[in-house]
Amino acid sequence: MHSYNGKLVELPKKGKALIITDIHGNLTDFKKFMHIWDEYEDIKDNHLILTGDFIHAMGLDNDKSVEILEYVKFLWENISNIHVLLGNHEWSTISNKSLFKAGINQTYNFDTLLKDKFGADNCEEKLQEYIEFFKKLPVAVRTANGIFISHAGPPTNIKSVDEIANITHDGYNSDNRPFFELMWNRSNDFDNKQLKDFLKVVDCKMMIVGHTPVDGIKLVHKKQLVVSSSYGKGKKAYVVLDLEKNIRRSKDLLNMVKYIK
Ligand SMILES: [Mn+2]
Repeated sequence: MHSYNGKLVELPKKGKALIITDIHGNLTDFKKFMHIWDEYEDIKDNHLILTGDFIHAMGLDNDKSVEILEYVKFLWENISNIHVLLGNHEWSTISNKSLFKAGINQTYNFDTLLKDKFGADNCEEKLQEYIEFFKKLPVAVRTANGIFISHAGPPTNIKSVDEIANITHDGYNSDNRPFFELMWNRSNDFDNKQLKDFLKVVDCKMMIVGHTPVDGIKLVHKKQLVVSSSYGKGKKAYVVLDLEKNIRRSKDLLNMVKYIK
């Protein structure tokens, strides 16, 4: 149903894009965002972008990763203007890497959730089904008004936008450096020049990421907006990106940030 440029989603200069980051198994917040999406979904040029890490509750009680995953999978498979990007937690499920966060093995917890929900006989099959789903997901969105949206990053040695479109060709493992950095890089992994160079290569003015827990939003080197929609350090922010507007400076993007309670 989706027609993507490899692993890159290209959005035209039409409508709005609702951008939501890092749900991390929080069903209450996920439902709030789906209600917000209700107000946008009737217009065919509007898009919903989930920037990955919708699974793994990061030590919080009441991990609803499986319920959210089932819902997100259904949405992505059935609605062409819903875009689900890969985050490092989904990447880790594919690459079979244990993820320790908050002193808890998130991968082990996820396996336990699957066992509880689907039983010991079916949980392995269900895990394989989810891995196949994750492998289909794109890794980034580029908008015609020059915004690059991904889970994390930027990777520091990209030479062309095609490298993003083909980034999974070298596999879902940490030897695939550009892909690894797109999933994992935080602000201390790159400098101002590396961010500028990346944006130039992908022909964008600014980028939006999740991944690093912040108090709602944080601006990095005036060109990267870090957003925490659910799992973060206080305020819960999202972006209603106007795809038709010329974005010249960070203030234009900051004006599109909204919050949930
Ligand atoms: Mn992350």
